[in-house]
Amino acid sequence: AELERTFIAIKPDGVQRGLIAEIIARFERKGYKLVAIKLVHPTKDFAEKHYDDLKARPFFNGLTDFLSSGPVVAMVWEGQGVIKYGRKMIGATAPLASEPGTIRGDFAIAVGRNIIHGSDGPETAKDEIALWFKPEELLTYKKETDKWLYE
Ligand code: DAT
Ligand code: MG
Repeated sequence: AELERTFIAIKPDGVQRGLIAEIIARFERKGYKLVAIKLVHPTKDFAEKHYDDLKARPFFNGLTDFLSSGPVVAMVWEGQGVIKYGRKMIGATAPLASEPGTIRGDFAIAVGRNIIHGSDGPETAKDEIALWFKPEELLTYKKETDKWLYE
């Protein structure tokens, strides 16, 4: 369970608003381990692949235009419960429905400008990590703090 991994992306609005360090800090301070990171400007075609399961939705075109509108920070975070708890840290899809203390609750207002993406389950995590990263971009390493985070 400790090797669980999730795909997290800071969307173009989060990058433009200077929230990269703030968002990374929250995952880091929780105790999760960063195992991959890169800055990437996705193409429209790539954005459509990422949001493939939403292609029938009316907001799909605007959503994929938005995701491909500028640099995105693509990351993989590792740790026990990181998929589900990462979603909890992110907050509800609509920022106005997100609790204060969550990333979207603290930093966003509009559903179409909700600054961060996180995989919603083990299958999507696997697929999204494979879409955004080559296997050799994922690092496996020990941290001295591992023994202070896990029993
Ligand atoms: P989440 O990002 O919380 O996993 P999702 O997978 O349902 O949410 O949708 C992906 C993104 O699409 C979401 O972050 C913002 C956008 N979106 C979702 N529902 C929307 C809606 N009703 N109107 C406009 N954009 C929406
Ligand atoms: Mg989703």
